[in-house]
Amino acid sequence: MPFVPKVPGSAPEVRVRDTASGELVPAARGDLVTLYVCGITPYDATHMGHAATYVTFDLLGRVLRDSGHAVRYVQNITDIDDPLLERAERDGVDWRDLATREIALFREDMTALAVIPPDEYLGAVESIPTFVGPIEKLVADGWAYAVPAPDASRDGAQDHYFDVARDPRFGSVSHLDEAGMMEVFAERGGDPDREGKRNRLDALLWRAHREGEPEWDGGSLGSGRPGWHIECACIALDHLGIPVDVQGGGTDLVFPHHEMSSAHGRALGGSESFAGSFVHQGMVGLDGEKMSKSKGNLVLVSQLRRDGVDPMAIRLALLARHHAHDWMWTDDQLTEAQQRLSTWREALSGNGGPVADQTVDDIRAALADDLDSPRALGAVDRWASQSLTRGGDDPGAPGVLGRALDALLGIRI
Ligand code: 5CA
Ligand code: ZN
Repeated sequence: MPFVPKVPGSAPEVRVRDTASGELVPAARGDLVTLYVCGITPYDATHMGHAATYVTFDLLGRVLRDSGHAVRYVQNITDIDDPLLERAERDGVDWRDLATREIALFREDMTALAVIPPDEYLGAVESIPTFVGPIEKLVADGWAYAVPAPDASRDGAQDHYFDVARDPRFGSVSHLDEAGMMEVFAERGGDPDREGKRNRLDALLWRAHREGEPEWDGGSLGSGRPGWHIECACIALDHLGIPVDVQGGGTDLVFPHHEMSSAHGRALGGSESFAGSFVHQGMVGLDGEKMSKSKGNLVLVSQLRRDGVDPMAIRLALLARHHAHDWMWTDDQLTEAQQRLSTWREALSGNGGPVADQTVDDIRAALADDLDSPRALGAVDRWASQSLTRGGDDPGAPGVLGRALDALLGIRI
């Protein structure tokens, strides 16, 4: 946890746009705010899309702390999954070594971007023993069923699936109809055509061991490995309790991931809802397409750092776009962020400047309004421009504003 300075004055209540209701809702529902953000699948390096997501939720944590809340932040790592195994196979490396290397690089990237680390950062692999009991419970309670797996390594082995038809609230996160769900299910890890499923959208909870794949003891489920959505449901349930206040991630996770993990979590936790709000980062793209590890159209944080780009300029480029919108990364945006950073640095390095109290209020008001970081940056631009053109006679102003930029925006001057 880096040192985060205190900012004088008081902050308004933070509201966020909840994907499930479509409404602007308070992010906090009590003094303590619990935040569960879906973490990386560590088979390739952090790109601008991931960075945008984690900077967005870092911003949320910062403004919540500034408004007097304690924040408990849990993030997972999907350190066992098909794409990780496939990449390891392709590159002829052990999947564990690949994951370890990419997790280390991710943490370096996050540190460079001044992202405050989560309180708990949990791998799926280390948590597998805590998934088995809940999946067995879902089976025992009739939420899940077994499907024979004739290609498994042992005779009579079975996969286990969640029965979405049992859940009257299924669809309450994404509000997609069945056709809309089917459109994205397969491309986002689902297996609609798997024989023996009751419903094509049913989600895998436990996969029986196949030759050549890693396996873990699954108790009465047999040896195998967990499905993806149940991991996040169990980790959130175990480490934060549900409902969590905010469930976060990119919009590519709305369906099926957050729909399914919510359904699993509700079935296990007996809770009406999985999260007070679902907050999603829009997709960052490159050359007209979503930036993704599988497509390989990536701008990497680590590559920019190796090229000598100031990580604060990368962070400013990300903050210049509102988190709720999709946008395309371009080199020009980085150039603009570098110019902005040097202007701010010049303005803040003077012996004084215009009184900054209103600017700090404007930053707070913008961020409290669904994390409107472009508006917050605009307020700083105005102060910097005034300071550089007309000066100002408040000797404390650069200090006050510099601390606010550090604490609220995570920008160190
Ligand atoms: N391990 C799962 C979540 S449990 C996962 O989606 N991993 S990931 O590595 O693919 O993505 C990590 C985070 O970055 C997720 O929250 C995802 O929604 C977000 N993300 C991925 N690609 C983009 C993108 N192009 N733009 C914005 N966010 C993205
Ligand atoms: Zn997740």
